[in-house]
Amino acid sequence: MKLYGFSASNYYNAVKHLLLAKGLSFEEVKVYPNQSEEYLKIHPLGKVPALETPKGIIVETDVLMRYIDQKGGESFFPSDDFERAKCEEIMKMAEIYLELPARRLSGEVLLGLPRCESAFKEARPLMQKGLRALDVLCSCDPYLMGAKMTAADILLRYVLVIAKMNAFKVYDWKLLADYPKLKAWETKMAMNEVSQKVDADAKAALPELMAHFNSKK
Ligand SMILES: N[C@@H](CCC(=O)N[C@@H](CS)C(=O)NCC(=O)O)C(=O)O
Repeated sequence: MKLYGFSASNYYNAVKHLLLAKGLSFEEVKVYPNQSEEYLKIHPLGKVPALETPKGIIVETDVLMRYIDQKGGESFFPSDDFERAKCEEIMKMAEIYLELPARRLSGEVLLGLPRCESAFKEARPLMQKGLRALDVLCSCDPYLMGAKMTAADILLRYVLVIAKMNAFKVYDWKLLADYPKLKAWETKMAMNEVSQKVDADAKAALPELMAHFNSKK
């Protein structure tokens, strides 16, 4: 399998984390989001990540995670149907109600664009609601769903990378300060061997990403 994207992308890293955790072999193909005719054949929206499989290409992070999970190795989705739905519920909540409002601040944070006043006004209350919902749904004892790490732990970890950075840079808001349960879980996840590998790759990829952004200004 080939994973298209770049190591500082949080969506890419959620998929990469799962591939590494499952011990599956894959090739990383570095590409930044773009609208070239060539790349639109890989990802119809020009986003990352995309996964090339023997049967063709798949996009959308949560879909990739479900696909990859079925490819052997330890499973990161619960086998019980109800528990599996609860895991997917956390994943969906994390993306829709935390990641997406937080991303509205990324123009200002990552690209240095002038503040978008509607995003500034609207993102924080939405993120608060999303975070509160996740806090209710997740046991964090020690993982989000209890004893075993699931795909929800992996996805939320990388959602928080953007949410925390944007909250701090735009609002001077320490996102998890009022959520000690999630904070302790986050610290535990950061100690995981795969997290450390993904984070090290992300850190190493940052200078090139910043140069890429600057070249677009
Ligand atoms: N819903 C998509 C979102 C992927 C996404 O937004 N990726 C970012 C990089 S972290 C991207 O490609 N942004 C460029 C763009 O939106 O055009 C997924 O789950 O994979």
